[in-house]
Amino acid sequence: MSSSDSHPFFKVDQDAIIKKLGQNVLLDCLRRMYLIRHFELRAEAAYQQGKIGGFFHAYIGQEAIQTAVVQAMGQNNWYATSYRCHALALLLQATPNELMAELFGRETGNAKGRGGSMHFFTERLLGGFGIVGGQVPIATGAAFTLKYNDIKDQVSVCFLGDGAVPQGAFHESLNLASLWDLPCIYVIENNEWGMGTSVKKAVAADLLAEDKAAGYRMKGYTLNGMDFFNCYGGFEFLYKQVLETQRPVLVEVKTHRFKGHSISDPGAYRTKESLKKIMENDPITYMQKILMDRQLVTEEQIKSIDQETKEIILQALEYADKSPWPNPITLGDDVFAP
Ligand SMILES: Cc1ncc(C[n+]2csc(CCOP(=O)(O)OP(=O)(O)O)c2C)c(N)n1
Repeated sequence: MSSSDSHPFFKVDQDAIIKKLGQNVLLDCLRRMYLIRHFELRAEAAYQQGKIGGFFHAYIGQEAIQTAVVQAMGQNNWYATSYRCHALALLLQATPNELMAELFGRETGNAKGRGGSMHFFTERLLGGFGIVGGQVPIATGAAFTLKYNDIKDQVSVCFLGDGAVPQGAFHESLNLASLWDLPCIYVIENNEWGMGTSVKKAVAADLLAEDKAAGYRMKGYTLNGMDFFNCYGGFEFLYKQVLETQRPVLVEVKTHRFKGHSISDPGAYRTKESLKKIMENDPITYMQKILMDRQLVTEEQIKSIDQETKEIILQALEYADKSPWPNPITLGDDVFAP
């Protein structure tokens, strides 16, 4: 056991968060988590049927993190993430229809069928990036733009995996962000694995946030990614702090992915038993339990959220399946390189 395993999470007041957000907003957050889960599960099934090709990385197990971030900070910031980008696009206003059509490679897709699973974008999502750590300099640049244009009510939020921490781009970006006082929140979603490599074998630090941040004169925080309330409370606090100080911060959010690295990964590096144990700690089940204990949601309501979000995704599948393929003559459109 390393000191990281016993390190306490950032303290939040769950009662106060529940009171502040209220029943409607909390149910809306739960609904978004269900929508993400159904999107991923149904798209995986479509992939297995040969309707989707290329890479495919599911966000299942990590839903509480980005749902809480967007709820705590709002849409009006710059966001960037890795190839594991389906959830963030859904949270930042992309429709399930356009995203599913993108996975199907259709003209009606989010990137006209050119990008596929790893490259979703929206007006505020600068993209999903396939190069590990590739989004870190981009998000840093977005934070620089905010500073350059004297915009003080927005931040840049950069999600990255634990596997991106040893990347040179991470080091250069955080160094510059600190030197130049850039309003950037770097969020390491530590799901313990970079493909099949354990983070413990890849990163020479126990605490990915606190230990690394110290080297850049930044503050570091550790949050519990399986707990929506811990993430919401932590990110609400950090958002205010970064707006006030105009200084970057580094956050580690401890989480688990319930699926393989990508759809083609059988996950032979972890045992069935360990995965079963991990999945007992489902962020959706946990949030439901807390809401049910406080009589903020009934079994019936949960069933109806489940059904309603599943329907939306089934319709998205139908939409994608019926959408036209891009016309090959348009292949050079939107290509700007000479
Ligand atoms: C620069 C670079 N090196 C290697 C790869 C191959 N690769 C793709 S994903 C991945 C693991 C990244 O893991 P992590 O950052 O922890 O993110 P997660 O998949 O767990 O969300 C690697 C090594 C790549 N895409 N880019």
